[in-house]
Amino acid sequence: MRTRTLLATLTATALAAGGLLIGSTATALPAPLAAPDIPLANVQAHVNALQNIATNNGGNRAHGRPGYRASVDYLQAQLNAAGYTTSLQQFTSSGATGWNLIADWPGGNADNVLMSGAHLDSVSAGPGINDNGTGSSGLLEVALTVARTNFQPEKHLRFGWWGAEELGLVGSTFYVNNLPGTERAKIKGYLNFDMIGSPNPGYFVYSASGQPTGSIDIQRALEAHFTGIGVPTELTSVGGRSDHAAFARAGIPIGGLFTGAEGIMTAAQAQKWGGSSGVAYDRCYHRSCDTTSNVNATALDRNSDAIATAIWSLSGPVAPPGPRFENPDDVAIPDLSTVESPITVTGVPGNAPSALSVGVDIVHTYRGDLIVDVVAPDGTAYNIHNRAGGSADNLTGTFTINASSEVANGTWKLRVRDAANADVGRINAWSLQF
Ligand code: DPN
Ligand code: ZN
Ligand code: CA
Repeated sequence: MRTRTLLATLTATALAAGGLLIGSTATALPAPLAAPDIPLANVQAHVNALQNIATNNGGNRAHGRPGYRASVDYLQAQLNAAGYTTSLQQFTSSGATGWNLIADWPGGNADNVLMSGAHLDSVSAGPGINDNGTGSSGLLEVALTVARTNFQPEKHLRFGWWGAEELGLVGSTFYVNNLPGTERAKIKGYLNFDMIGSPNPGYFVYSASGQPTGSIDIQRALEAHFTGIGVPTELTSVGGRSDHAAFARAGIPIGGLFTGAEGIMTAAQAQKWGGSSGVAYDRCYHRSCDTTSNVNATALDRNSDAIATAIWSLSGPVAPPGPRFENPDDVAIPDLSTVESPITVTGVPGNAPSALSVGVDIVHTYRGDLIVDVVAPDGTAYNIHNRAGGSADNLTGTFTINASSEVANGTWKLRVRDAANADVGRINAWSLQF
């Protein structure tokens, strides 16, 4: 073994066990992580995709029309690819089939759920881009950012995109009414996003005191980003006009964001927000002109960031990391061979996490030769590298695998196959962070 870091000073007996516990569970609870910026361009790409769906499906995305189902499919494909567990909940309204799209982010405390939602249907008169392509898209990009950053909060995160809101909150009401009481009780808060890019935008936060089950914690969490960027907000009571209403009826704390519909911007509001006084927040509300031209990009950007800020802060402290194991022994990788390096995990109860972090340090002169798997104690292989990178050399970095179906304790292996001749190398070290 080469001499490297503090590991070299640790005992040979521990190494002989094939793995080495070098860290343990943190004691202090870490503060919530600051939310990442939500890229406006990504949100806009979703908005544009929904516009294209409407354009290709008779000009709308309404309940019972093909544009609605195509909208569901667009979101579901991206959520699935990002690692969400998604499901479609089917219902019938006005003689037509509708769907709610539900996406669960694996992990967190299943008894402590933070849910966020947006309606995905349009009216039949138009493509429904501000109402509610904006809320749907902002929330989608926040969900994808959760996945991209592998956010692992204490609460379980769930997202819902509702059908048939425009027919009377049909999808969200169906969802809540069909939740068993035990499941309802697990939802500790619901955040609603219906119209967040109005062309003459107000910056409205659902009032905690102005409506049933309004939550001051949610209200403050949704205000926080605006406070941070120095943009004043106003409280509004949306009453029963959007999908939070079903959650409120079930006694679940609610909140939300809104940039305004048919209401008229006052002079005072125009002054503080830089808008047009005497003009509706959204002149195209429920009309055929609710297209991509009917979106204020600044409002969409600010509200998308505000959603992320709220979800990050409300979902509780980030779970403290579990123990870390490392095998620092060098293992030669001869040409055209398969080699393994073991780590024996002990003392970790239950299954491995859904985001098991695998640290890899492989020295090699041509990583395009290499196929690298993490092999669980029961023999299941998780591929983390398959000959990518061409003539680049070493393979180093942290890979995340969903190992939640694996028992944690036992002998894990890093299996490296060199599949092309000439270049060789070695496993320098690897680690598992539970
Ligand atoms: N529920 C909205 C619609 O889809 O027509 C409009 C709305 C949203 C009105 C939020 C008030 C508050
Ligand atoms: Zn709406
Ligand atoms: Ca080779």
